[in-house]
Amino acid sequence: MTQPFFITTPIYYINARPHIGHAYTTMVADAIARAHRLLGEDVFFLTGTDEHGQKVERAAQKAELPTPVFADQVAESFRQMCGDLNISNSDFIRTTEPRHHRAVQEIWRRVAAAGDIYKGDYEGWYCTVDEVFVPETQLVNGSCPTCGGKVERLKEESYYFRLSKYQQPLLDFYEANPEFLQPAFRFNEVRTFVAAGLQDLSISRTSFRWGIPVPDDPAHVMYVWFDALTNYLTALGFGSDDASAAARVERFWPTVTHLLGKEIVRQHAIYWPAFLMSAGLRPPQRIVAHGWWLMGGAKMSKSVGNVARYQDYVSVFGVDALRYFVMREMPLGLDANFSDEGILTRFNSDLANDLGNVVSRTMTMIHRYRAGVVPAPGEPGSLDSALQRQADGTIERVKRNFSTYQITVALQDTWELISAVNKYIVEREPWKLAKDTGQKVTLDSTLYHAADAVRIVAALIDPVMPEAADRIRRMLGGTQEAWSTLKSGTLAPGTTLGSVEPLFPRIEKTLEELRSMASDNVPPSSTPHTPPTAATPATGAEAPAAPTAAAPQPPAAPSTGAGRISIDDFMKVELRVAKVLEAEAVPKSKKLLKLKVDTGVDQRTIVAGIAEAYQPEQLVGRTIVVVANLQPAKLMGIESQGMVLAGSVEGGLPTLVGFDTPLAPGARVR
Ligand code: ME8
Repeated sequence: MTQPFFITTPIYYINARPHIGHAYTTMVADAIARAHRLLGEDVFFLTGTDEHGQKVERAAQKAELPTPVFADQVAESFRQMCGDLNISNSDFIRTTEPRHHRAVQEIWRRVAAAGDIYKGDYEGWYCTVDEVFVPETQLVNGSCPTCGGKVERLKEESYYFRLSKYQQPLLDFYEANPEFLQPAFRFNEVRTFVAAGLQDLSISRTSFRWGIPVPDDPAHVMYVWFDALTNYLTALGFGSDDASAAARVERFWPTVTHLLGKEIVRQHAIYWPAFLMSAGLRPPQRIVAHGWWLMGGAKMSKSVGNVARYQDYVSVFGVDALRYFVMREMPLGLDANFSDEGILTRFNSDLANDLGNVVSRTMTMIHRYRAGVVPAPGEPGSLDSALQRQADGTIERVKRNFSTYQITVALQDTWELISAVNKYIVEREPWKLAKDTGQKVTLDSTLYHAADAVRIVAALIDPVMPEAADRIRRMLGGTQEAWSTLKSGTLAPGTTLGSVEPLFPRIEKTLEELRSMASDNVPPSSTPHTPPTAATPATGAEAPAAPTAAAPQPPAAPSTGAGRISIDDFMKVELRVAKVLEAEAVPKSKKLLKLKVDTGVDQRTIVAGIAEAYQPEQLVGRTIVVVANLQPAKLMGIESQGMVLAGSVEGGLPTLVGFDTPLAPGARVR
């Protein structure tokens, strides 16, 4: 019977839309899931959204939307991320679904029946960004030790979970399962923390409503982590009466790998196993904690707003290149800097130069010298055998490294094989062999072994770059190959190749050229190699500030294909530098300011939704950017003759667009 393999990502908070950090975990989990499928296992791959709690409720209030409407909109952007990034998830769970309410209430009842829940009063600190209670002793300069954000004082009735009772059972469990948490240094941190003693955990709140009601006491909603962690069981069918659901729980639990960021290790490695033990269920088999993508030296974070949009990189480099970059660049467990330079360099050197080159030169030579048909190899010479040995060794190591979540190492190894194939071709000099009819057999052998190794490379990059793997296979005239049977020398002679297409055409421009082209408004070309718009990550992250509220927009349209506009379309928007002459509040409006501006062409009134971020007096004399040819519109009875440009992160305050060097009113912005 095939072996079950269950892999999860965290379920993401929906206080804002996804960024590279969420994309990262989801892409890594996808690569692991794909690798296990190639190994012939029965894979269940789960991702989804964590929708309850105070943070989400507040984000909805800020957006002035009913919380369920807000939840639907933002959850959809996470679901869309899965489509955009070629994610092969088996299920997408939302904690607002009835199946999840049922499962969580069932866990609560079981934990209560075990005598592990009691009522008390909570008085202490709470960090809404991380949704955690913070003991006074752990505050750092009065702020949250994890995110550095503000904490709030809470005083309310609360149910408690007897976490202290599970100190020894947890330590015993860790002892018996030395592979429970990767990397090992994180496991040590957890052990030390638990050994120092555990306090009971507050698991309900009464001061807000957006959560799952506690059974038989609806004045309380469950603490969002009690609710969220259970998603991993809900998706298998826990809490359902259906017999097939019970069978699925039986099959996949607890052979699960929870992949997550290092900041939520405590919840997964301490709370979650304790809840499960209390409910009479087995703790998860494995937790794999990765590091953080940093931006400007700090953790990329929705709450801070220093985020890069995955869409910008997909539109410039393509999905596979983004997947490759993040998995090659960040060794498991460590932090890494996300930079435009980094991805451009990897694109040109690893993908265009190394991989692209070996594929195209191998295919082109078979087309040129053997009319596109793979020749039969002769007796292998020492060079051929060495290449085969390296290929077979790489296959075994890549399988092992995927099983231990060392994807970076697996990719490094695969790239060594790619270099070896390139070197093999250079040493054999097929272009010279082709001129000598006496060398026909050697040329056949060379072409065969190069193509055979390229086939293996395609199979090995498949989990990380499924599209590229597919394209190579199409060129090679083959189909997807299972890792269980993958070995060198099995390419069938006589296979007819497909046509050769460029895999990753080199981007010849430097980053600076790409960026300056971006500011000169060079149109996005039809190839994926357009300038990285992510050069302006924070402001580009969300919808531009409209004259009214900074409410969440519908999910961002994919930046490829039909969603693109031509340069002519863009140039229809007349963006001009303007100077603010007068500014005043709009009576009875919290958000609007009435501005009188000089556009260099005329003086006009514009109503702008920036009152929460700027005092009128701060604006007078300031240089701004306006849309000068917008249809006039009436806002609060005032005719607005244009729009002011500002950026904002989801739910954040708008920041006006400005310039490094002052420009005179009237200058075009493009
Ligand atoms: O914590 N670098 O949700 P969340 C790398 N809902 N990964 C990052 C990242 C970064 N800068 N930023 C986010 C929650 N991530 C809870 C989880 S699970 C039962 C509940 C990824 O929206 C990483 O996987 O804050 C991290 O753990 C997760 O997003 C946090 O997402």
